[in-house]
Amino acid sequence: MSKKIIVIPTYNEQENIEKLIRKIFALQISNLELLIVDDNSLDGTAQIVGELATNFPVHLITRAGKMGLGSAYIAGFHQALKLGADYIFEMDADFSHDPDDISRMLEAIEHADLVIGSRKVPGGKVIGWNMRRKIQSSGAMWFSRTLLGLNAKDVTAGFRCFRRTVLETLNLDAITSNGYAFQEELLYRTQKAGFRISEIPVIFIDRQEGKSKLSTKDIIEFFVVMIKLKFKN
Ligand SMILES: Nc1nc2c(ncn2[C@@H]2O[C@H](COP(=O)(O)OP(=O)(O)OP(=O)(O)O)[C@@H](O)[C@H]2O)c(=O)[nH]1
Ligand SMILES: [Mg+2]
Repeated sequence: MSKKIIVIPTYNEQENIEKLIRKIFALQISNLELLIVDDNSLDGTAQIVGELATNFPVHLITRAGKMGLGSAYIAGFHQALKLGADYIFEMDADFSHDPDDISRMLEAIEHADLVIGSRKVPGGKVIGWNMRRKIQSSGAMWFSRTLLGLNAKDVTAGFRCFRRTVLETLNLDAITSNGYAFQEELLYRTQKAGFRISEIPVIFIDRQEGKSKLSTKDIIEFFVVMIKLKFKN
């Protein structure tokens, strides 16, 4: 029976994390474990996870401070591989990604190496973004798809399922982007290595609880990293 591990980075997700963990395990998916990577959240997120870990198959990595989404995922991927995962998910803690989509992603990964929970294929969409956020996101996607020749439609999606071999093959520690650009860089390296990438439609709902961690620094990093990838690799 294949082992599935969902890696969830958290920073101040006290309003969401318990509900999310309970909802995921209520799905009763066999051989599924969670790996939470918390960056010393000030709001007690790690303590909540620690308590739930006594009842559910939940692993917790705690890091000393806020070190960014990308490095949190890389730490999580290394640990998930060590724990013997066959399939490794990326997922946000803020309920933008619907746990009900996990099963469909597991079906799709049978015929792919990376499955993207996509807002940009028929049936997929975003709920709750204002016009500004929509334009920002489309602009970033257009820019990186054009510059890097990415084939997937939703290139910034943070809801993904990787086959183990992908993360074993890529040199994870060579990934330098940490914020917003991380998802594009990981996708770019996956495509370049020749893996099969497929997209299934998901409905993405903007966070209802807690605060966004997206910063201006991340937006600047995004453009710098895209250009670096284009000309250095
Ligand atoms: N460990 C860790 N997790 C982070 C960090 N930054 C963000 N996260 C988590 O990564 C996930 C995505 O972050 P979000 O703040 O939702 O970013 P976003 O989805 O681009 O923006 P919004 O949905 O608008 O808030 C959430 O689960 C966050 O708690 C970080 O520096 N370290
Ligand atoms: Mg979010």
